[in-house]
Amino acid sequence: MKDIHNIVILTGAGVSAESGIDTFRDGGGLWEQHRVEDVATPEAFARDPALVQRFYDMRRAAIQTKEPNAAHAAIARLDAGWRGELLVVTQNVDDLHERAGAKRLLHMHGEHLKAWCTACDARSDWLGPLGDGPACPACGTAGDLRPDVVWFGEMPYHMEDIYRALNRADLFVSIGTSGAVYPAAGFVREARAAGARTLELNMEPSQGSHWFDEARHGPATALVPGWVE
Ligand code: BV8
Repeated sequence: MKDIHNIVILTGAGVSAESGIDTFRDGGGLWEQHRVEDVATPEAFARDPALVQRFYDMRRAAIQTKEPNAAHAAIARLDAGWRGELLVVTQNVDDLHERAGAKRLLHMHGEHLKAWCTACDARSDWLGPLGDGPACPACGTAGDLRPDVVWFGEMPYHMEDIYRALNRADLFVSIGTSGAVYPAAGFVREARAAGARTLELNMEPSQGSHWFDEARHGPATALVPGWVE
């Protein structure tokens, strides 16, 4: 990629779809089985913590049975071999990018395999269920652990680092996201304002497709290796 030094890659649920992880909005999307406001908001957690914990316990268990796919592997290869700046910003809360070997990675919506103690604020790695009110490994308090996932109405993580990278980007690539959720859906405009070239790789045009210089449509496991190579 000539005169490209700094790359920002944004990924969404579409990059994990071929690993068998439900997306949120297309086909039998995840949210169709659960109304968004029923499970992914602080208000829902306050109203019915058992339902919300069950929803995340199910997904936390499910992702541990899945494997990274060729798109995750291609992104990890690019990360390992790219001598310029590179940042993968994922909206996904699965750990498939890590398991494929990606290093320069930020989870802006948190991670399924982490628990957040609302008593002492500590984050702990967590593989099992939270619904049965386990004790926090840091402070010992029981029943105050929630998924370390950013719900609607909550501030995404790493925003300062993300905007710094967007403002330095020569190339912004959006992979497998519908462009439905902000502030992630606005990153393409930040990158354009910084003079970056913009590319969308997605099964179909996203809600923000018109902001991209170029768009390629098809499955991520075909598009991403083709683009990386
Ligand atoms: C916030 C974690 C402010 C939970 C998630 C305007 C500006 C700012 C905010 C807002 C705004 N308007 C509205 C808001 C509020 C809200 C929002 O954006 N609402 C939407 C619904 C309109 N945003 C927020 O609340 C955010 N917080 O703004 O805070 C603030 C400021 C100060 C102080 C406090 C707060 C927080 C949003 C984060 C919510 N959490 N996830 C969980 O996972 O359970 S969002 C959730 O949606 C996932 O993270 C998911 O990744 C994300 C986006 O969805 P996608 O990844 O794009 O998935 P989707 O199914 O939609 O699309 C998949 C795409 O892949 C499709 O296009 C499909 O065609 C494609 N595809 C499918 N298969 C394949 C494929 N592509 C390639 N290959 C395939 N095989």
